[in-house]
Amino acid sequence: APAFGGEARPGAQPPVDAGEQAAILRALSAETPSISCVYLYDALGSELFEQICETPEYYLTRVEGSLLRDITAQLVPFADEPPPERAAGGAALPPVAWVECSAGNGEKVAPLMLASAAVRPTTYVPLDVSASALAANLARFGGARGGEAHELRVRPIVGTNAHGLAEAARLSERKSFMLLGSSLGNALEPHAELGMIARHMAPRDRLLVGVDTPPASADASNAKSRADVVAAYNDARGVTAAFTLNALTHINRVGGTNFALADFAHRSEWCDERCAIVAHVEAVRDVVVSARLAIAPADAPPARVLELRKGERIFIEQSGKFSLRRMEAIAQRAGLRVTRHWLAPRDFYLVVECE
Ligand code: AVI
Repeated sequence: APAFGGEARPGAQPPVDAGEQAAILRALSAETPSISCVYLYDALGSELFEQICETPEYYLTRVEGSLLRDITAQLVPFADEPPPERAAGGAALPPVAWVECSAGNGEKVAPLMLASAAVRPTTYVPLDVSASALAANLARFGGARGGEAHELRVRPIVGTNAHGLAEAARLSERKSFMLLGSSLGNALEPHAELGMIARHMAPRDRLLVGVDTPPASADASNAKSRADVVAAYNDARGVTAAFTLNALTHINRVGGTNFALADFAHRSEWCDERCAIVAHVEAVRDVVVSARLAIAPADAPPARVLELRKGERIFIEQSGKFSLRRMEAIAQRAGLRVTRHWLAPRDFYLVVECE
């Protein structure tokens, strides 16, 4: 018999929300079955993602962090401002608010925020759906007054980026929006994601975007290879596999399905057409997935949701990779223009500034 979480311990699971279940089941029973990548991030998924960032294979976090540190002095002033050391009579630069989408615990931007507060009144506005991530973020900056000349004000906003951006847009300071960590790569329509931020930007604001780059097309020995990129999503310890498969556990909890993890394997492969790593779960045997429908009576039998033959897959996530050219085209579709850009050594990572 299928193992339903709620059967073993009646009442132990929160009730399944009918609207959310309907959306989950619709995606699973579509012609190309999929699970939204949002379901990668329950408490365990967020913990596993932090572990991914520490694997030797997942270079993205480390390379972005070191690129941001290298270019901090260039990022602190806007392109139309003098470098701080040349500001008239050593005066402070005008105030800035840094608004970071999907900020997490703030680790990525800590050196940049401290450098900003050293030369200008600085407000940091981290946006995140996770209150616990923002609490950790606040704790990081709470005591960080040491060497800065100005107060570093931290104003976290809990909620989706759309909600946080609308609130942050009301701040009076000139703003630097940030979308880092290559999260743009997870958007199925990256231009729409940038467009959503662009709608909240005033004319002299800017947007900094950090993205992973595609493997080099030429086979130069020093260039980023497809193997480098594929390995980042197939770490030897299997943390990424556990992260992807955990989406099934999450769906069982919130969608009432009965996926058995042992029936599936994680597959992350390079896809030329999407210029992305694409993550699926693949059935390792023939599988029938059912769900207890939230709208059905408690004694109704589970409904059949999908059948997979061995080798068939469910789409979970894409991790898009962006050349400067591609970023310029996406920015343009979003009504923005790339004003400056910085590449990490061996073109491993890209940060662009848009206005
Ligand atoms: C959060 N995001 C940018 C990660 C990525 O690289 O696409 C999520 C991830 N998926 C597998 N490994 C990491």
